[in-house]
Amino acid sequence: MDARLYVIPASHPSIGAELMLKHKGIPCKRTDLLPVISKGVLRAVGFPGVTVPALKIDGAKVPGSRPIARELERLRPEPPLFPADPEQRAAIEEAERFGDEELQHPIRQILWWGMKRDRAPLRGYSEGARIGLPIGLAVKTAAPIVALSARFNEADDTNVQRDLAALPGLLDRVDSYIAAGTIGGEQLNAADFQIAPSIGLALTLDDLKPAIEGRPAAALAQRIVPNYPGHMPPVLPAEWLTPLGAD
Ligand SMILES: N[C@@H](CCC(=O)N[C@@H](CS)C(=O)NCC(=O)O)C(=O)O
Repeated sequence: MDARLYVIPASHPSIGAELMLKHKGIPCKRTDLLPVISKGVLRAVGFPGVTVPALKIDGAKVPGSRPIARELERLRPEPPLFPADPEQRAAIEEAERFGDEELQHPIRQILWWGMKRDRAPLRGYSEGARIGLPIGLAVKTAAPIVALSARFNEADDTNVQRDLAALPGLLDRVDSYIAAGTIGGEQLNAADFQIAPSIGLALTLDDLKPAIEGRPAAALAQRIVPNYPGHMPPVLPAEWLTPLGAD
């Protein structure tokens, strides 16, 4: 199989897609893209969308983490990403949808808000990436990319405060999927690969870590993405963290 995955380094759904390819045992080349610039590259390659992950596999162009899960399942059914039992499959698909539509974006917004305040952590999040220029130079010249990414992702004060208020509920939901056995089972599934990277990314933010540590969600991330790249020191205003139970 000829596979190439287009990613942005440390992007949570990109890490999920990479793990699903690994789960299927499909060798894959990786193209690392800078945010914003990624949109033009994906268009030039002929993808219908402008976000990562995007997978080119045997000539087909598959944009998005959930379509990628389904295409991988179609091309190589074993080991499965979805169970055969319809009821179990429906539960996993709902958890996967939650991970994609409800969990991914708040964490992305909080991260970009933090980057607006302090670009230095970009270096850690880009570790090991091959973006066509030295990481130090990329970080030094990243101000416009960070500003545009924050704008595209609507990472403004109002949204980030709303995200922080919603985060405990989102984490409870992840814990409840684990308690129900929908995710975190012996055999990992598409919802595990969708949800765990979002928790892994959230755990790289010192501001969010205390609200996650000790939860089943943290153990899941530790199991599936133990070495998530990047680290963001505290950057959010202390009063915004009240909903997380911070002092
Ligand atoms: N929810 C979708 C979309 C993912 C998404 O928005 N990806 C971000 C990176 S995490 C992206 O491509 N952003 C474009 C940019 O930053 O320029 C998925 O899971 O595939």
